[in-house]
Amino acid sequence: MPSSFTLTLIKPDAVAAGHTGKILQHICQAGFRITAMKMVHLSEQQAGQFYAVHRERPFYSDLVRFMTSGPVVAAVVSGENAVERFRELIGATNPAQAAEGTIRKLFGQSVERNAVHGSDSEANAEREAAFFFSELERFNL
Ligand code: 3AN
Repeated sequence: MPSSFTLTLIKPDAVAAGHTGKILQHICQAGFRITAMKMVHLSEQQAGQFYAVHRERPFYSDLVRFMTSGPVVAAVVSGENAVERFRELIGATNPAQAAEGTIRKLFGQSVERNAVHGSDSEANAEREAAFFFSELERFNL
Protein backbone atom coordinates (compact mmCIF):
# COMPACT_ATOMS: atom_id res chain seq x y z
CA MET A 1 0.00 0.00 0.00
CA PRO A 2 1.38 3.49 -0.81
CA SER A 3 2.51 5.33 2.32
CA SER A 4 0.33 8.40 1.83
CA PHE A 5 -3.20 8.54 0.48
CA THR A 6 -6.53 10.27 0.93
CA LEU A 7 -10.11 9.40 0.03
CA THR A 8 -12.09 11.58 -2.32
CA LEU A 9 -15.71 11.54 -3.39
CA ILE A 10 -16.90 13.33 -6.50
CA LYS A 11 -20.29 14.28 -5.10
CA PRO A 12 -23.73 13.85 -6.78
CA ASP A 13 -23.84 17.50 -7.95
CA ALA A 14 -20.57 17.22 -9.87
CA VAL A 15 -21.31 13.74 -11.26
CA ALA A 16 -24.76 14.88 -12.47
CA ALA A 17 -23.27 18.00 -14.06
CA GLY A 18 -20.82 15.86 -16.06
CA HIS A 19 -17.73 17.19 -14.27
CA THR A 20 -16.23 13.82 -13.30
CA GLY A 21 -13.66 13.73 -16.10
CA LYS A 22 -12.49 17.31 -15.56
CA ILE A 23 -12.15 16.79 -11.81
CA LEU A 24 -10.11 13.60 -12.29
CA GLN A 25 -7.91 15.49 -14.75
CA HIS A 26 -7.28 18.22 -12.15
CA ILE A 27 -6.31 15.60 -9.59
CA CYS A 28 -3.90 13.82 -11.94
CA GLN A 29 -2.40 17.08 -13.25
CA ALA A 30 -1.65 18.08 -9.65
CA GLY A 31 0.62 15.04 -9.44
CA PHE A 32 -1.62 12.60 -7.57
CA ARG A 33 -2.21 8.98 -8.59
CA ILE A 34 -5.61 7.28 -8.55
CA THR A 35 -4.99 3.95 -6.77
CA ALA A 36 -8.64 2.78 -6.49
CA MET A 37 -11.89 4.04 -8.01
CA LYS A 38 -15.59 3.12 -8.29
CA MET A 39 -19.00 4.70 -8.90
CA VAL A 40 -21.64 3.98 -6.26
CA HIS A 41 -25.11 5.19 -5.27
CA LEU A 42 -25.03 5.31 -1.47
CA SER A 43 -28.03 4.21 0.60
CA GLU A 44 -29.19 6.46 3.45
CA GLN A 45 -27.67 4.04 5.92
CA GLN A 46 -24.29 4.08 4.13
CA ALA A 47 -24.19 7.89 3.78
CA GLY A 48 -25.17 8.20 7.45
CA GLN A 49 -22.36 5.88 8.44
CA PHE A 50 -19.83 7.75 6.28
CA TYR A 51 -20.80 11.11 7.85
CA ALA A 52 -21.39 9.71 11.38
CA VAL A 53 -19.08 12.36 12.89
CA HIS A 54 -21.55 15.05 11.74
CA ARG A 55 -24.64 13.32 13.22
CA GLU A 56 -25.27 16.11 15.74
CA ARG A 57 -24.78 18.97 13.23
CA PRO A 58 -27.87 20.87 12.00
CA PHE A 59 -27.04 20.13 8.35
CA TYR A 60 -26.69 16.33 8.84
CA SER A 61 -30.05 15.18 7.41
CA ASP A 62 -29.77 17.53 4.41
CA LEU A 63 -26.23 16.28 3.83
CA VAL A 64 -27.35 12.63 3.86
CA ARG A 65 -30.28 13.45 1.54
CA PHE A 66 -27.96 15.22 -0.90
CA MET A 67 -25.27 12.52 -0.79
CA THR A 68 -27.89 9.86 -1.63
CA SER A 69 -29.53 11.92 -4.42
CA GLY A 70 -27.40 10.28 -7.13
CA PRO A 71 -24.20 8.32 -7.71
CA VAL A 72 -20.84 9.45 -6.43
CA VAL A 73 -17.36 8.52 -7.66
CA ALA A 74 -15.16 7.31 -4.81
CA ALA A 75 -11.38 7.17 -5.26
CA VAL A 76 -8.24 6.61 -3.26
CA VAL A 77 -5.77 9.32 -4.25
CA SER A 78 -2.10 8.71 -3.51
CA GLY A 79 0.92 10.97 -3.35
CA GLU A 80 3.31 12.70 -0.98
CA ASN A 81 1.57 14.30 2.00
CA ALA A 82 -1.71 13.40 0.27
CA VAL A 83 -4.26 14.50 2.91
CA GLU A 84 -2.94 18.04 3.28
CA ARG A 85 -2.02 18.61 -0.39
CA PHE A 86 -5.38 17.30 -1.55
CA ARG A 87 -7.23 19.62 0.86
CA GLU A 88 -5.29 22.50 -0.74
CA LEU A 89 -6.26 21.31 -4.23
CA ILE A 90 -9.99 21.15 -3.39
CA GLY A 91 -10.15 24.44 -1.44
CA ALA A 92 -12.38 25.66 1.40
CA THR A 93 -15.66 23.90 2.28
CA ASN A 94 -17.61 26.93 1.04
CA PRO A 95 -16.83 27.37 -2.70
CA ALA A 96 -17.38 31.13 -2.34
CA GLN A 97 -14.41 31.23 0.05
CA ALA A 98 -12.25 28.75 -1.88
CA ALA A 99 -9.06 29.99 -3.55
CA GLU A 100 -9.00 30.59 -7.32
CA GLY A 101 -8.22 27.47 -9.32
CA THR A 102 -9.30 25.04 -6.59
CA ILE A 103 -11.76 22.27 -7.49
CA ARG A 104 -14.50 23.63 -5.24
CA LYS A 105 -14.06 27.15 -6.65
CA LEU A 106 -14.29 25.78 -10.20
CA PHE A 107 -17.10 23.25 -9.75
CA GLY A 108 -18.84 23.84 -6.39
CA GLN A 109 -22.16 25.68 -6.07
CA SER A 110 -22.69 25.95 -2.30
CA VAL A 111 -21.37 24.73 1.04
CA GLU A 112 -23.48 21.58 0.60
CA ARG A 113 -23.14 21.10 -3.17
CA ASN A 114 -19.39 21.56 -3.11
CA ALA A 115 -18.39 19.03 -5.78
CA VAL A 116 -15.84 16.95 -3.85
CA HIS A 117 -14.93 15.45 -0.50
CA GLY A 118 -11.39 15.02 0.80
CA SER A 119 -10.41 13.26 4.06
CA ASP A 120 -9.39 15.69 6.81
CA SER A 121 -6.77 13.50 8.55
CA GLU A 122 -4.70 10.39 7.89
CA ALA A 123 -6.81 8.42 10.39
CA ASN A 124 -9.99 9.41 8.55
CA ALA A 125 -8.36 8.61 5.18
CA GLU A 126 -7.73 5.06 6.46
CA ARG A 127 -11.29 4.70 7.73
CA GLU A 128 -12.88 6.19 4.61
CA ALA A 129 -10.74 4.20 2.13
CA ALA A 130 -11.63 0.99 3.99
CA PHE A 131 -15.32 2.04 3.91
CA PHE A 132 -15.34 2.02 0.09
CA PHE A 133 -12.60 -0.41 -0.94
CA SER A 134 -11.31 -3.87 -0.07
CA GLU A 135 -7.57 -4.64 -0.21
CA LEU A 136 -8.19 -6.33 -3.59
CA GLU A 137 -9.59 -3.10 -5.05
CA ARG A 138 -6.60 -0.95 -4.06
CA PHE A 139 -3.36 -0.75 -5.99
CA ASN A 140 0.21 0.03 -5.09
CA LEU A 141 0.89 2.34 -8.05
P1 3AN B 1 -14.99 19.42 4.56
O1 3AN B 1 -15.70 18.52 3.57
O2 3AN B 1 -14.42 20.64 3.92
O3 3AN B 1 -14.03 18.68 5.45
P2 3AN B 1 -16.79 19.33 6.85
O4 3AN B 1 -16.13 18.03 7.21
O5 3AN B 1 -16.88 20.41 7.89
O6 3AN B 1 -16.12 19.97 5.54
O7 3AN B 1 -18.27 19.02 6.39
C1 3AN B 1 -18.59 17.85 5.70
C2 3AN B 1 -19.59 18.17 4.61
O8 3AN B 1 -20.76 18.65 5.21
C3 3AN B 1 -19.11 19.28 3.67
N1 3AN B 1 -18.30 18.78 2.58
C4 3AN B 1 -20.39 19.89 3.22
O9 3AN B 1 -20.91 19.17 2.11
C5 3AN B 1 -21.31 19.69 4.41
N2 3AN B 1 -21.39 20.91 5.21
C6 3AN B 1 -20.46 21.40 6.05
N3 3AN B 1 -20.88 22.54 6.63
C7 3AN B 1 -22.14 22.74 6.15
C8 3AN B 1 -23.13 23.75 6.35
N4 3AN B 1 -22.92 24.77 7.18
N5 3AN B 1 -24.30 23.63 5.67
C9 3AN B 1 -24.53 22.60 4.84
N6 3AN B 1 -23.64 21.62 4.59
C10 3AN B 1 -22.45 21.69 5.24
